[in-house]
Amino acid sequence: MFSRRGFLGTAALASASAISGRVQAASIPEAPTMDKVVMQPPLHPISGPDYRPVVTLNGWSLPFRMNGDWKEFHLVAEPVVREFAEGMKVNLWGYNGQSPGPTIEAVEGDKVRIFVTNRLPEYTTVHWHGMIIPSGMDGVGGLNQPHIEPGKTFVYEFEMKKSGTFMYHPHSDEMVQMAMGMMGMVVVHPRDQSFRPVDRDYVFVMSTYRVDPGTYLPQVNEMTDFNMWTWNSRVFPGIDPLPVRLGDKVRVRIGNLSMTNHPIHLHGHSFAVTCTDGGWIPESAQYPETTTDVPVGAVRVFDVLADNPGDWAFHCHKSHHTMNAMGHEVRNLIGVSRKDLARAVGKLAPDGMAMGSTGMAMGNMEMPAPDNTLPMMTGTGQFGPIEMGGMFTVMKIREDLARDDYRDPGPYKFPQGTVAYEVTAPAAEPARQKPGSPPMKNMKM
Ligand SMILES: [Cu+2]
Repeated sequence: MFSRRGFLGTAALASASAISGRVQAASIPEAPTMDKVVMQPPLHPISGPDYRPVVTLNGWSLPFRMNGDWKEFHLVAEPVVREFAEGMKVNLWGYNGQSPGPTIEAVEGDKVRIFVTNRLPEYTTVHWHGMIIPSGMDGVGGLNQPHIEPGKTFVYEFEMKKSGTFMYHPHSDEMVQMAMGMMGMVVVHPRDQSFRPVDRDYVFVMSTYRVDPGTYLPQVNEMTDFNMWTWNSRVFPGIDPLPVRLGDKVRVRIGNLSMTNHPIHLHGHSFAVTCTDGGWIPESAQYPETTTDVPVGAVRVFDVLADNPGDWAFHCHKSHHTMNAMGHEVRNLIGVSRKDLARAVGKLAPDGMAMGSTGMAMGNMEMPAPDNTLPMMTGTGQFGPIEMGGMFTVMKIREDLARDDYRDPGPYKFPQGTVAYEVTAPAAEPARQKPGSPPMKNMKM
């Protein structure tokens, strides 16, 4: 083992000398671009200490180059078109062809140089949320640096002082730029590979948009009434599943740059929150949960042992966050006779339908919709409609997955006799006890 103090001392000296020799325009690295909306394979490190790379739901990690002992990345802030799910594309702002931007991965102790080129129609900056860096690198426009004008390139240089999960986003016309989708995640791997290793490591950031049906641009002044609840600017059924090998230790890193909290729930397991954007939680302070609330402007990371095979729902527990665009003026008509209802509203709204009336579960609705929007509740599983939208996907735990296989394994093959079933000879009416009558046979009171 190296001496930690000695190592940091050397790094600090090297960094001081390198920063004094400022980079020139000619040495700006190429900016990679992504044109796909599906999860890209993990990006294994090309140099330096080894680590198990993360995979980003519906996203990718930004390739880097080594320049001396600096790890160099190049972000390009620019307008992008993001498909939220099949049938809906939205004009957003993002980085390197996508919104959110690529995940930036590095190792504790790395010296990184992150070039940021602005191809937006207005100025921007990048703030490194949760990272311990010099004040002049913190990216608050006006406070820590001049804003980056359109067409200009700035460079951020700092050392990755601690491992963990962080975020990046503009601190420049922030309300507009975040409402337009400008954000991404930063994962700093521990230098010591034996520190809490996992077999699979997923990451995504949550953001919300108000995109009115039939339009293509988010309403950037919306503060509360969003209708698109996204993980990495995707909604169900457009969010990648999380394929997992039975017995794997799985880490899921979740950032929240939306304007509200999201209680994130995994079925079939209990997990422990092991890390926040503030750092690793000591084992003695961890406790079991099945839902963890991710506050606004925060990161929650949980580790779970995937020891229960199957298809497990993984979603935000606010029911309107697992829906796509909906009208909020819908009344609760459960119990109202559909015949009366039809008579009352039929002439006014020929396509109107009532929630909760016979045969009208929301997932079965086929309402005519304007262009460029998504059904409120949708998706089909092997047994029928799933009736979800927004922040919902599936963790697929399988015995026969290869170690580094991240392909969708398809629907779970349930072992015979393990699925909830209909009894073959149901009574027309279940036997009930009458109020005040003596206890029924076989029943203890
Ligand atoms: Cu939510």
